[in-house]
Amino acid sequence: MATAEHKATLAKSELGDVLREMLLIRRFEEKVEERFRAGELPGFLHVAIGQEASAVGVCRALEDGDVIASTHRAHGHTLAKGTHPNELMAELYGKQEGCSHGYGGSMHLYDVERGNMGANAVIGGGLPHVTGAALAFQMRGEPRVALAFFGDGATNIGTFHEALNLAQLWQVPAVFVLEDNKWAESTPESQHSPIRDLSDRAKAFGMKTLKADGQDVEAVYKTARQALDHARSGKGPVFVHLDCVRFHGHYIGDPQVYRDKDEARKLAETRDPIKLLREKLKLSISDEEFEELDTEVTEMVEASVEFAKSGTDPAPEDALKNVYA
Ligand SMILES: Cc1ncc(C[n+]2csc(CCOP(=O)(O)OP(=O)(O)O)c2C)c(N)n1
Ligand SMILES: [Mg+2]
Repeated sequence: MATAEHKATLAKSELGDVLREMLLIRRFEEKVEERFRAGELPGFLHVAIGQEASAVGVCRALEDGDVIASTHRAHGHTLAKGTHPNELMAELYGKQEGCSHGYGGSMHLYDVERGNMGANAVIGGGLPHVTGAALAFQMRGEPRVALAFFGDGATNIGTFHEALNLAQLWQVPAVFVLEDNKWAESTPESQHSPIRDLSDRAKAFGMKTLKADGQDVEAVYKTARQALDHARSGKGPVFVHLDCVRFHGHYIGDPQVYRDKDEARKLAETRDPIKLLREKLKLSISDEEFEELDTEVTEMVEASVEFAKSGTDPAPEDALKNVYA
């Protein structure tokens, strides 16, 4: 969520909160995997375990009134933008108490009141929404920014190019955040993109680009702040390229036969954003304090499952209520 005071970098005093937020997302998604495998969650689910620094670092840099559009890998973005774990878990259980009232599920998480224009099962689907929202902010003279999260695979989709082209042409206050985890389902980046540096795709439209280590939450925040300040001040859109790591499969249950078994394990050892921040905070957060933090967020996640399970099923006669096309 947006913080009251906006600084160029995260304050040392904020880092404990940042660690807690990333840990909450991690424990939430681990629980989602567990409950999905137990057969309790309908649909098709994707976790972003390993990519928590992107969600938390970017969303912390937003200001009140800014909006985001997310992807099919949306749990972390949704929690970081302020949706309560209860409302998110209830949505995954298909309950009316969920943030999309049980009609959406994992790939259609909405929370408009909190500035979340939604997850999207259509790859690249959120980018035109963001250009449109940013155009609205520009026309109304509002100091707001619209921000899209998307993956490397999405940069091959027509909507990506259309959205960036118009955003740059109209100089709207938009930020495009590429979570570059080097995989599109089972296809490695080397086999889905003819160019090695995906920032070149934004440069082709003349757009300002910034890069950061997506596993380093402080670097993500700092870069997102820079991008948001630029866009908010009327200087045009910015493309933020985050170097990220997907620790788990594309979807829950993905056997990952296409991936070197040791790769994810090695990356989890060296590039885990939670471990990296914890290491930095070794002197200020003791092992006991970390355990307490972990217990606190784990209990919150457990409570969200209880909340969700006791929720209300949507009425079958309402199945087409929100269907417009
Ligand atoms: C328009 C469209 N084409 C194809 C798909 C099938 N699909 C689902 S996820 C995915 C890969 C997305 O890769 P990326 O954008 O890198 O996101 P990541 O899964 O790595 O987070 C594809 C091709 C889809 N959902 N929508
Ligand atoms: Mg990807």
